[in-house]
Amino acid sequence: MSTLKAKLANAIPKMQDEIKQIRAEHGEKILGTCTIDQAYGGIRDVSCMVTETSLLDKFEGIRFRGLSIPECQQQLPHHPEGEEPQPEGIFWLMLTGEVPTREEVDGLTQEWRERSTVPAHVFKTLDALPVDAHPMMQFSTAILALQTESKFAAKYREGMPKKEYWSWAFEDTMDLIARLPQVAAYIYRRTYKNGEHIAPDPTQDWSGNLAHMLGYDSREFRELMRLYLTIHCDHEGGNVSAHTTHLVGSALSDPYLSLSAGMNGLAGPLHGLANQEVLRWVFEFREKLGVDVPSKEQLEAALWDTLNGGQVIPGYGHAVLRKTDPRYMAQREFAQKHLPEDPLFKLVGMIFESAPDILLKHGKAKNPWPNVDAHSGCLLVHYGMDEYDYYTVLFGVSRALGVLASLIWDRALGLPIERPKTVTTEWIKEFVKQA
Ligand code: HAX
Repeated sequence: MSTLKAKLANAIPKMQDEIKQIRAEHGEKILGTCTIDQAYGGIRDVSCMVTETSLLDKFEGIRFRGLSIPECQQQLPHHPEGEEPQPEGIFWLMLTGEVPTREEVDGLTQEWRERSTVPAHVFKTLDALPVDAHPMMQFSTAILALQTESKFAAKYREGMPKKEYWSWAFEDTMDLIARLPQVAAYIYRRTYKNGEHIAPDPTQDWSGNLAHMLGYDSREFRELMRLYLTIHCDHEGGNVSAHTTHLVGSALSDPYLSLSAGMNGLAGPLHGLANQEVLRWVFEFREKLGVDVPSKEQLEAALWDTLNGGQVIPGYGHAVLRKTDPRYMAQREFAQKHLPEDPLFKLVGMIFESAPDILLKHGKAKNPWPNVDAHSGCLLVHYGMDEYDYYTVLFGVSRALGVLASLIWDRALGLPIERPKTVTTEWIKEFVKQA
């Protein structure tokens, strides 16, 4: 058994006992209530689910097992060549609640390397799709095609007992995460680089190997990938990609089926696809004006045009956050350090100065501040990756870490099939008459 799995096997019974006790002593206490507005309004602020891997505070932002993003940057092991945390470390942290050692991170890199072989039929499935199919559709399809490898599904068919669920969810998760870089790179190279694929580099860590197979071999790009794949991994359990993965998994659909479903949610423009929309918005507007860095007046006019056209300003606003997303700030700091003179970074900074005031004047968005997606594209463009339709795939590779870590815990804690109650408007009309 790998060290990580052994640690989990140790932690799970303790957690099961704790939850049993909490439910026995406090199971009747009310955690959240739901008003009629909330039932129609996307269930905002209703506390009704448990996710162990991370917790979001609307003013402070995300904490992974108690650690903020700056704390993760400080405390998680860095690759010897750089300063950014390795995603292997945050996966370990999310699963176990402990900051791993350098050796534990290296062990995980090695284990993912050993599990990384992608079966040939997955590439054939991708090759059967039109080359201009959206990369997120290709990504979700490839994850589904990988499902033939599910050990969880095979064991279920053999009649595995419930206490083994987490163990096979763990095996599928490890295999799946190990294979995602190759799948993601294959999609990029077939879509944008004439199908000229690059073989994995077994000397690289998980992020470095992804960077290499994408075709970006600089130290700085590898560092960007480490940061990017760490900070996009999880945002507690209620966001669309996490909630979908959890919901589908609750039917005991295996991790491949569950993650593919989650990725379809991430592919929506109000969620992960916003990172491509930010760049599309910026590129279209720059092309229209014929300048790299517009004036403040030109920028503000474009922001108002978007709002007056009934569209959203991509990368701004959030369903939970009520301040600038710390994931945005982490990327801004990376840019200030590595690409302070980049014209697109300057433009992203100008949008940061103007958009919040304009959104406040517009008077609709509850949160006028930038989210994670407002910044990621400009970093990728700086290193030459300007194919913005692809960006959500990178987000998805990272998001797999968090939602799959949660899925293992879902199975370990024996969470049942999810089935909230719904009512009709007729029912609500009767209800308000009597209330
Ligand atoms: N631009 C213009 N209008 C906005 C807006 C924005 N950036 N953000 C919110 N609004 C509008 C909403 O569309 C809504 O309008 P209606 O009343 O006409 O329906 C109103 O303000 C109230 O919305 P809200 O309560 O502030 O926001 P929601 O919780 O409903 O939605 C969203 C949160 C993130 C979906 C929203 O802010 C948005 O559409 N932002 C732009 C897209 C985006 O950046 N998405 C990525 C979010 C982060 C993420 O998940 N990353 O993966």
